[in-house]
Amino acid sequence: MEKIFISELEKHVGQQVKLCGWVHKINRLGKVTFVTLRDSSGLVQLVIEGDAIDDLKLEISTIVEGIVFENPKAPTGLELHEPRFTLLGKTYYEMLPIEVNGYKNKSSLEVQLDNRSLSLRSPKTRAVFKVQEEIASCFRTFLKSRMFSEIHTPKIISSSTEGGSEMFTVHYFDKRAFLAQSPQFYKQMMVGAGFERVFEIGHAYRAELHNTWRHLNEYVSLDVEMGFIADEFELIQLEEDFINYLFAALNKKCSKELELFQVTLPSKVSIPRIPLKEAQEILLEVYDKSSPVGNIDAEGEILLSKYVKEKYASDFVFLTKYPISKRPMYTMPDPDYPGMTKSFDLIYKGLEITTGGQRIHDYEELKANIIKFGLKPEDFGFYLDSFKYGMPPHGGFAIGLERITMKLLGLQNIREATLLPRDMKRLEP
Ligand code: AMO
Repeated sequence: MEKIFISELEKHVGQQVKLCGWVHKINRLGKVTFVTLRDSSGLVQLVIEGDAIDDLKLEISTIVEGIVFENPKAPTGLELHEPRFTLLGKTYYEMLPIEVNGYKNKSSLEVQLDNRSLSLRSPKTRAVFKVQEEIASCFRTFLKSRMFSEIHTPKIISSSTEGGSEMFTVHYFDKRAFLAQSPQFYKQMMVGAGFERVFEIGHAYRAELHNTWRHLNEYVSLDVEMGFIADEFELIQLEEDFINYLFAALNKKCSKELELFQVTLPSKVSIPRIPLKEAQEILLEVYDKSSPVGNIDAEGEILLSKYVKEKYASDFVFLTKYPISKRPMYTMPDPDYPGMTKSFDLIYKGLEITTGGQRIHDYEELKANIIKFGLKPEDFGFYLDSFKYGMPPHGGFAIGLERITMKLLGLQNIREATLLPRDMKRLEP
């Protein structure tokens, strides 16, 4: 008999079926034992009349064959009768280190992360990654529908892309190399190389000394780069269109998962756009909150989101026109706003999830800017060279996958939205 998934059971009422999964719950009630079987697609109740087999332990993996019955009293409306077990993967424990079958996983996040192969067995924990998978998948399908090509660029690189010293060094034979902070240079190069529009879903590495609820040292970056743009507002519009596409798809494909987290997503978002300077003034006037020069801090992001929610009923806000001194050397200055750039951030429910902007595309201008930033053009040889052969105006942005997942589902810590987080303390599992 061919194995089916639990989610396919309703098509097989009255039939013999074969399921594979893990023993999620065992409930002995006199002469009847109710066992819940779990597979990657869901849960189903198995009804054992008479003696249950002794070896049945929580989390053992097994094949189960039985007959499908409808029963409105069963948790999912279906159950399997006369189940025959073929036990597969034995268990080796006295007591499970964490509870898998409780509605809420009661262990601390640290304990859950230490026991990741077990904590991910909880359907609610795994639901986070179903949503995350859908976000990445929507990013891909949305951009492909807009003529973007998917690229894969090296993560072992020779120089910093974002500036600063937040780089992990790697011994690369007899050379010193780094783990990429972002695919920034390569995505720009590929626009110039003739792809015109590119995107990448890949890891990015930041050796930041931040052990917070919103920082990881390794995260997944959803990167976009687009050639022949008029200005940064084309990018802002592209991202807003993506968010709308994403929400529609999640409402359709992940309704069960969203319900588990009591999340409702609006069917249409229209995102306000506020210049940074104006946002700083709002924070000062409304909340008596001063901001660091040329930026807003974490508390400011939260307060501004509160303001935008009340005033515009939006969970998102684009901040535009960041100063030159606060953006990397590749950012296009804005001639209409002296000292400012054609760049933006997207804040979602109090957290920056995106940075983007138009880039300098003229070779001489970029070279001069590198020098202005106190850097050496010769350190950016291959990158700069690619600007000698007709680089079109272009720009892009990057969304942190874990950050958008976290905010979308209302999670408290970015590690909850990371399969196997890497932070200052955690290199395992
Ligand atoms: P930036 O450095 O702002 O921009 O990063 C873009 C987005 O990546 C996410 N992110 C992080 N997520 C978790 N942990 C971290 N330590 C972390 N650092 C960044 C955030 C952030 O908004 N090259 C530019 C993008 C561009 O202009 O195209 C860049 O990397 O969600």
